[in-house]
Amino acid sequence: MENSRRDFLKTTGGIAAASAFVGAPLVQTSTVAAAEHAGERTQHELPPLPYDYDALEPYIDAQTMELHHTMHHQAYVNGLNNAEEALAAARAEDDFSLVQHWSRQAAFHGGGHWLHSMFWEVMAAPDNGGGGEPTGALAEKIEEDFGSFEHFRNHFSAAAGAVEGGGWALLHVRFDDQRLLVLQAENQHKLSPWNSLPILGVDVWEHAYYLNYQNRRGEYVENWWNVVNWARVAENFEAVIGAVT
Ligand code: MN3
Repeated sequence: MENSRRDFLKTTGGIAAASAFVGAPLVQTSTVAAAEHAGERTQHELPPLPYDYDALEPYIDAQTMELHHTMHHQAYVNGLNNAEEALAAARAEDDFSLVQHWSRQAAFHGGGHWLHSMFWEVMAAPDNGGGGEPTGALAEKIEEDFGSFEHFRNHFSAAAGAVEGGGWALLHVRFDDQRLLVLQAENQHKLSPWNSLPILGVDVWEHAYYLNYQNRRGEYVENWWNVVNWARVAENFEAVIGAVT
C-alpha cells in the first residue's frame, strides 16, 4: 500500500477497512468517486441475514430477529437514503436551512445501518460456529491488551449493561497503535472516537431483547456470548490491521 493511502486510512477513519467486512452497501459507497458519477447518491439496501431467523435460538428468538432485521434495520436503511436525498436536494437548491436536521439524521441512520450490518455478521448459530472463544492472532491480542479473555469479556459485558438508553457495546481496533478498545455507543452513533473501527458489537436497544428478556438486559448479554461468531470477528480484526499497517 502506498504511503499516502496508508496515511489517509490512519488519519481519517479507514473507509476501506470499513467496506472490507460489512458487505455490499458500504463497498458501493467507496466506488462512487469517478467524475462521471459526481453528485450521484448511493442507494443503500438491507443486507440479507447470513442465517435463518430462528438460527440463534434459544439465545435470541426468531420473532425478535425477524422484527429487528425487517423493521428496525430497514428503517435505518430508509432513513439514511432519505437523509442523503434531502441533502442532495439542499445542494441542488442551495438551501441549507435544514442542514443540521439532515446531518443528524444521516449520522443516526447511517450509524444504525452500518452497526446492524456488522451485528448480523458477527453472530452464528451455536451449532454452526457460534460461541466459545477466539483463537489465533485475535486471541493473542485480546490477552495482550486486556490481560485475559475473561477480563475482556467482563469489561465488555459491563459496558453493555451500563449503556444509557439505547445503544451498543463495541470492540474497536484503534488505527494509530492497533490497540483493542471496549467502547459504548449511545443511539447508533454517539460516544465514538474517530481513529478506530468496531470489529464486534452487541445491540442493547430494548428492541434487541425485550420480547424474550423484558428488562433483563444482563441475562441477554450473557446469553449473547453463545452466538458470537469469533471466526468472523477475527476476519474483521485482520481486515482493519491489514488496512492500517
Ligand atoms: Mn437494533
